[in-house]
Amino acid sequence: MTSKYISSFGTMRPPKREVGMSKASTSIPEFHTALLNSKRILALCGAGLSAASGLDTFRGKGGMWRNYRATSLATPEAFENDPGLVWLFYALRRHQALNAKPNMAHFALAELARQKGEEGFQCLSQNVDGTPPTLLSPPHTNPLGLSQRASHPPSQLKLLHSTLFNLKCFNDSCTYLDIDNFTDPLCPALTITPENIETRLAPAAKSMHNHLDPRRPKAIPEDELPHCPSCETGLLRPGVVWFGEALPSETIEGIDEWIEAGESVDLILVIGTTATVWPASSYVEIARRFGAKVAVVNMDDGELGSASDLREGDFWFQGDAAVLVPQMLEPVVGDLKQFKELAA
Ligand code: BV8
Ligand code: ZN
Repeated sequence: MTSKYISSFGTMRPPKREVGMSKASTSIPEFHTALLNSKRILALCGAGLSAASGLDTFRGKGGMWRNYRATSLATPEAFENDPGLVWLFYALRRHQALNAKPNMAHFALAELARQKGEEGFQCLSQNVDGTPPTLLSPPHTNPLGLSQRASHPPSQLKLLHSTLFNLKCFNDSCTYLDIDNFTDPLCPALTITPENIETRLAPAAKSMHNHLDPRRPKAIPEDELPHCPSCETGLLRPGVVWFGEALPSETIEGIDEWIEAGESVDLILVIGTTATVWPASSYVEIARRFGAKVAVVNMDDGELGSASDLREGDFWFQGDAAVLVPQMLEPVVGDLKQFKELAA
C-alpha cells in the first residue's frame, strides 16, 4: 500500500543529489517567524532523533548497516534463511529501546503536537522504537516507545515502519498479531547478554560472505524460537516493515487523509534522517508540492537524500536534534523545563 501522492515505485526515489544548503537559512529567529506563521506542520523523523537516547543509527558512525548486512537481517528472505539470527538482531534492539529514555527532541515534538492539535501537526516516524500507546497519561512508566514515553499524542504519530513491540506470524495465511508485547527476553534463547551478542550476530556481519549460505549452521534451533499460538506451526516474527514489504495501509491512508484535510502543508521538519528509504523519503517532495518550507536538522550534511536540495525559504540546522529541536520549537512549546528530569 503506498500513498496516492506517491506515483509509482522508484519515480519518487530521490536521485543522488549534491547537498545544496547554501540557499537555506540557518537563523533560528527566522525559523521562529516561519514556525509561528505555519498552520499545518509535518515532521519526518529518522534514527538520528533517537541517537541522543543512546540508540544506534543505521548508516551513521557505528550504524547497524555499517556492521551488519541489512539484507541478512531486515528482509523476509533473511528470516526464511535463518530466523534465529534475525531474532537476535531484533531482540537486541527491543532490549536497547526498552532501556532507553526519550530525549528533549521527543518531548518537544510531543508538546508541539499538543499545542498544534491533530489538524496542525503530524509526526511521521521511520523509527521502530515506539508503539501506538494505549494508556496515555503523561508521564508514565510502563515501557512504551520513546515518542510515547514523551507522551506524544497517538493520533499525531504515524509509525511508517511499524514497531519492534508488535509480533506477527510468519505464515502469510495466518493473521495472528500481538500488539505491545514488551516481554524481554521473549524466550530464553533470545536473552541479550552484552558480552556475547557480537559473537552471536557475527554471521550477519559485513565481513561474512556466506551469510545466505543454507549450509551455514543456524544461529538458534527453530524449536527454541517463539512460535505462533494461533496456527501453532508458524514462527513469530518482529512486526516491523522489512525491505520489500508494504507499509501499513491504515498508516498511509491516515497520512493521506490528513494531507487532504487541509488546503496546504506549510512546513516539514526533516529530523535525523538520510531520507533515502522509499516511500518514507518521498513525503519531503509531497509536502513541498503542498507548498511546505523544508527545515532540516541533522548532525552532518553528508547524505540527506530527498531533503538535500534546499531552496530560498528553507532552513538547515546542523547539530544534535535533542538540542536543536527544543530551541527551534520554543515559541510554541516553551522551555520544556517540566520534562528535563525525565529526558535522556
Ligand atoms: C517496498 C524497519 C515494495 C526495519 C526499515 C532502489 C531504488 C529505489 C527504491 C528501492 C530500490 N531498491 C529497493 C527499494 C525500496 C526500498 C528502499 O527504499 N531501499 C533503499 C535502501 C534503497 N524500500 C522498501 O523496501 C520499502 N518497501 O518498497 O515495498 C512494495 C510496495 C507495495 C507493495 C508491496 C511491496 C520498505 C522500506 C522499509 C524498510 N524498513 N525499518 C528495521 O528498522 O530493522 S527502513 C530503516 O532504514 C529505518 O526505518 C529508516 O527508514 C532507514 C534508516 O534511515 P534513517 O532512519 O534515516 O537512519 P540513518 O542511519 O540512515 O540516518 C541517520 C541520520 O541521523 C544521519 O543522517 C545522521 O547524520 C543523523 N544523526 C545522527 N545522530 C544525530 C543525527 N541527526 C541529529 N541529531 C543526532 N544526534
Ligand atoms: Zn500463525
